[in-house]
Amino acid sequence: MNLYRRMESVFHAAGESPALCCPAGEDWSYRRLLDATERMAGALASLGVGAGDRVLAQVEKTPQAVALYLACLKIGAAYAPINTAYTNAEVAYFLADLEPALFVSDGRAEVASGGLRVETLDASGGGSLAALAARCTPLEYTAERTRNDVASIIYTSGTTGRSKGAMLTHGNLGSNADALLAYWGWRPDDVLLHALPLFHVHGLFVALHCALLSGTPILFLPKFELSLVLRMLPRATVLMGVPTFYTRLLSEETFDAALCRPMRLFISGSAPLTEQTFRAFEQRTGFRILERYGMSETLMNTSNPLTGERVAGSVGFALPGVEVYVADESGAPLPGGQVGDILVRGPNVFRGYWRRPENTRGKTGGELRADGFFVTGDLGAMDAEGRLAIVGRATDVIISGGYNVYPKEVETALAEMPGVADCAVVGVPHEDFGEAVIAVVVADDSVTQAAVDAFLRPKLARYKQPKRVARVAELPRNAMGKVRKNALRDAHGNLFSQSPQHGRAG
Ligand code: MCA
Repeated sequence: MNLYRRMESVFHAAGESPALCCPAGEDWSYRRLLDATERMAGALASLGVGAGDRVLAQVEKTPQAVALYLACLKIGAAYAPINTAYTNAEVAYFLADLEPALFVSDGRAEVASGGLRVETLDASGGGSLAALAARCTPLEYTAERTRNDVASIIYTSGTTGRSKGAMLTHGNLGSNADALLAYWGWRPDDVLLHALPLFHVHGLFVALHCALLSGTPILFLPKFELSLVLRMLPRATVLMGVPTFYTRLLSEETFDAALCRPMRLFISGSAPLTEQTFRAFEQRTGFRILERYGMSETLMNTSNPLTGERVAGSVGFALPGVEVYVADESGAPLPGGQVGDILVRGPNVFRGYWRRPENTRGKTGGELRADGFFVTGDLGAMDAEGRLAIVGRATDVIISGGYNVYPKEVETALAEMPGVADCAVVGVPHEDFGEAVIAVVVADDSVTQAAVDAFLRPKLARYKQPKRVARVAELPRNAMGKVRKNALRDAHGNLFSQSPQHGRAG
């Protein structure tokens, strides 16, 4: 049941055919990826990392980073990737929470090592771990794993402001990849354009697994850079992206149907795709973007169909083997069309949160219920045909450019700033990122945008920091004393819409 077992037989069969095509570097064949993974596994083993251990990785997107992930699968260790934008303060939290056997850093994080094993893997694929792997004998042995053994721990920000590690098993990853390969009709001649980061479910599992389990080439871009994506597009057949990818493509005049000729599938997820983007994209290219819906805790849940109608504003049908229903507050199913909590059950649903049993199985029906249903925190409605539409979120999470930001975490950091008497953080519409984080503060004159930036820089990753700070005399509160966030969103909702610049303004 080790997912890597399946991959390695694909890699052997694919041999010298291209695996990772790097526009700025060398291309890697499947044979080379296999060899690099075996060497990396040898390096991990020589450091004493083995089955059941955890590896925390804050590394740039390189072929070596892919080999590190695969090596963890191979030896049976749990791979826990984190955003390269995280600050030292954030990294310290993950180290304390995860207690990894090894921390692989891109070299930027400054952490108190106190007994912690730290190795480096930098943006050019070098570093102490790469050097060790080059010296090591390739490890051929692939560890036995059961379906329920943890393959990866993906941190997701929590409503309480602290991230929780979602434990995903070999069975979760394998079954979900199979569902997607079938549902999206993956073909032996597919070429994936990969411009997503590798520290989230979307880039690491959804995109990579489809290609790696079928031995097809990946156009492996270090990040989404518009000019590079436009240059590579004519070589690709499938693109997976967040809605920002599609709005940025549309903002480029040279992007047209001719550039998309070999393409067969544009997939969007991680944030809501607006009807406007869906329509504009179809008008420009003739393609209907296929929107699907997933979460770190559940991998992919629903998808618009490959051959049937793709509907704007809908995330489609439950994937094969996945049960999805919309429930009222008591957990009872609601009739078609009515809005309620979205619940999900299936082989895709995670094992629980790392070291947080109270969040995993709450007595009152916590996030993962005893009957196996996961309460997603998203609100939706399902039509009579079984198409799901997401209409809101039970929590006030902000989704900015596909990254989730929990206001509570930003508010807690901002409240510590001298001069801030009161503060609230909300998301408001933003042309490029869909939603942008803003802070509304009751504060003295010293609390300027620049001062807030400087104060938060060492504490929070850049994408979590407010892109605007609005000073007010008082925050609107309800009778219970709770900040009325809707009122703030209404009052400050057009902060970015009057900007003179196009698209990327902010
Ligand atoms: C960068 N910045 C951002 C974001 N990204 N701010 C808010 N939200 C963001 N997403 C900051 C930068 O630090 C910079 O700050 C400024 O905004 C402009 O950066 P820019 O160069 O425009 O950004 P970029 O580097 O081009 O990145 C934008 C991006 C990227 C390509 C949209 O954020 C991205 O790749 N997002 C994908 C995220 C993702 O994979 N999500 C999947 C997770 P300054 O200039 O002021 O210093 S969710 C998932 O996996 C679930 C399960 C699912 O269903 O898929």
